[in-house]
Amino acid sequence: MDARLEAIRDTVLARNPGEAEFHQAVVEVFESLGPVHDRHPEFLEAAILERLCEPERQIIFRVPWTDDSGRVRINRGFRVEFNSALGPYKGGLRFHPSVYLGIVKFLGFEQIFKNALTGMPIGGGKGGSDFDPRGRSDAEVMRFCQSFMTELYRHIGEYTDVPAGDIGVGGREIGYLFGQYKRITNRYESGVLTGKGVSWGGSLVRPEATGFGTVIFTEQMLRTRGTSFEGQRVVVSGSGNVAINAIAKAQSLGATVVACSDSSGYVVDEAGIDVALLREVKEVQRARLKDYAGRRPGVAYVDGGSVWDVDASVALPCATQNELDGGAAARLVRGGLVAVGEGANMPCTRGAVAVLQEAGVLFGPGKAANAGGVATSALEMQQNASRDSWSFEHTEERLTDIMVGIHDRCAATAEEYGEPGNYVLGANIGGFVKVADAMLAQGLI
Ligand code: NDP
Ligand code: 2IT
Repeated sequence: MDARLEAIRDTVLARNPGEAEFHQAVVEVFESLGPVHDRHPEFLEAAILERLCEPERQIIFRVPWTDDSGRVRINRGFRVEFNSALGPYKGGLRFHPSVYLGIVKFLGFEQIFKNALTGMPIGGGKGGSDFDPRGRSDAEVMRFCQSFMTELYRHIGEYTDVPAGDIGVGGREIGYLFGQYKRITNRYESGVLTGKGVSWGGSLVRPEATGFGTVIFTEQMLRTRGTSFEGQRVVVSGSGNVAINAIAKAQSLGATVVACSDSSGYVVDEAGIDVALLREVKEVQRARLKDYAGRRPGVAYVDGGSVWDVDASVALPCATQNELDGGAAARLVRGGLVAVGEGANMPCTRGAVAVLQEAGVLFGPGKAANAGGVATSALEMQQNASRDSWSFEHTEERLTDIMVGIHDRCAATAEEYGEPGNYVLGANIGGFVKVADAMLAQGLI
């Protein structure tokens, strides 16, 4: 790493002890930015990096609620408003027992660059809670969401900070959160949250957008090598919102998705995942992936283990951070891997990324490849602002244009900086320069 950036990195790591995921995200971005600072010494003089790594505002709050047996429960809520150079803070809420400040900050930091790459007017933020919605009744989830919003409402707004979903937060949770915001504020402020139901201000294609976008981005990478998804053997990790829609899109382009997973195990379905059945099991019944295997004869369910033990030509990690390490990457390479598109945020460890790049595997980092979700959130905000609603076809076309644009900008930036095909470099520099320019223009704030 560039010596000037090393010193800034060391200060950032020392100022934020115990936040391993945030450190990882910062280091990964800094590794790309040496050449930018050679060309733009003004960024160093204005301390752009130091300011970027210090969130504009961090909110941590108590979330009390009662479970169905009447017992009082206490969770911790977070919202990190990281950077508003390009627009209101924008980013999802994650409800998962592993959530702590380091996770929220890594996600918020990534979101700054991702949102810049979309070309939409959105800043970066992220939030969530260590609440675990799995196994909770609808009534419990509603009481939790209402309590969470009873604090969060004072910090957000359509011009201030616009949350959405992430792990553990889907349409049901956004509904309860929106209802409570509306009740407290007495405002039908549609643009305050995205991922809403279509009949009350949501956008068509938003539920599909992250998974679809990841596949569109990966298809663009494949095209640079004269190939496509047609005939590819694909493995997807996860079986949530991003994974299911990535599977659907990959198969619609002629691929066969032979495996997917959850945190308990994985299924191998050589005929190709039955998306309708998977949606029924996961989205309607809120059951486990094991139940998918139980309802599909001939499909193997592997309890525990790693889905990355299944050979594939394309891998789409769509579950969570650091789920694919160097060992798994090396094994996949030996099995004939040609491309990886990150549907999740930071699912590949730095060791895995090194193995993949060394082996010449096409690698699309999450901040570029999974930007379709937040980009379509920005399209939802546009529709809310104009009190309009667009057709599925029109919205999907906008999403496709945005993903192709992100791909091409990353590729062009990598080329400009002398590393053609390095999408990590292209995404980091492309996102950074846009935010840095805006921060310079807006003065020392
Ligand atoms: P969901 O909650 O819908 O699904 C998450 C999936 O990942 C589930 O299958 C879950 O399995 C699995 N998973 C979660 N945590 C772990 C873990 N620690 N170990 C193994 N598996 C795990 O979330 P999304 O699909 O929305 O999000 C998936 C990823 O995509 C996240 O990294 C998120 O940040 C990212 N992302 C999401 C966007 C969106 O629009 N939703 C946009 C951009 C990125 P289980 O049920 O067993 O926990
Ligand atoms: O990581 C992400 O980009 C998201 N979870 C989506 C954020 C959003 O505001 O739609």
